[in-house]
Amino acid sequence: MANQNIIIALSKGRIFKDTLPLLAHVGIIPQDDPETTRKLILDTNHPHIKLLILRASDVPTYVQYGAADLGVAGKDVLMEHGGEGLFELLDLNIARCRLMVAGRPDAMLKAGRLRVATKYTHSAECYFAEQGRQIELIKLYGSMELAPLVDLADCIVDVVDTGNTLRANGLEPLLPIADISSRLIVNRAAQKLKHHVIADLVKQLDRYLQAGAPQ
Ligand code: PRT
Ligand code: MG
Repeated sequence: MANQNIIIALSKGRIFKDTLPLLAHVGIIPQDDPETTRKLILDTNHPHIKLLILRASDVPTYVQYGAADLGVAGKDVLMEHGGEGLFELLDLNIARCRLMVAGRPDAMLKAGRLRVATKYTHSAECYFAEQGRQIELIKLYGSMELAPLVDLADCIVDVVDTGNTLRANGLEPLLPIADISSRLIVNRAAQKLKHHVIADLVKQLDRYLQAGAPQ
C-alpha cells in the first residue's frame, strides 16, 4: 500500500480495540498487542506503517508536531486540545460516549458559584460560560466521580458511557454537553506530502463506515 512512511498515533484500551477492525479492513495488521508488549512503537505487516501507543490525551500533540502523521483521538480530547494544526478527516464512530455534567441529583440547585471538578477544564469553562453560570474550576486528572462525594466539588464534567460508574457512586448524569466519538486526525504537512496514501486510506475507511461497519 504505502511506500511512504506513515506513523499512526493511538491509545491502548478502548480506542486501540475499536480501531483494530478498521485497520484490518484497510489491510494494516499490528505485529504486537499493546496490552501485553512494552513497546511503544508497534510494527505492522507493512514495513512503512508504524503505530505509536500513547496516552489518549497526548495523541493530538504528537500529530500536531508531526511526530505522527495520523492519529485516532476522542472528540473530548480534541475539544480540550483546541485542534491547532490538526484536521479531522473522518468520524470513526467508535469509543462513543457523552460529555456530561454529573453530580448528586440536586447539584444544580445550588445558588451562586458552582465548584466543578474535571480534567476537561476548557470544555467545562466554555459550557458554563454559554449557560451564563459562574463556576470555580478544580482541575483533576482522574476519578472525577470522587470529588462530589467528599465535597471537593458540587459537580463534575466527565465522559459517560453506560452511566454505571456514576450510579455506583450515587451520582447522576445531569446535563449533556456533547456527543463524543473518535476521529481520524492528520497534520497539515502529512496531508500535503503524503496526500495520495492518506486520501486512499480515508476513501477505503469512509466506504467501510458508510456501509455500516460492525461496531
Ligand atoms: O485512562 P487515561 O487517563 O490514560 O486516559 P483516558 O481516560 O482519556 O483514555 P481511555 O482510553 O480511557 O479513553 C479514550 C477515549 O475513549 C476517551 O477520550 C473518550 O473519547 C472515549 N470513551 C468512551 C471513554 C468512555 N467511553 C468512558 N466510559 N473514555 C472514558 N470513559 C470512562 C468514564 O469517564 C467513566 O469513568 O470510563 C468510566 C466508565 O464509564 P461508564 O459510564 O460506562 O461507567
Ligand atoms: Mg481512562
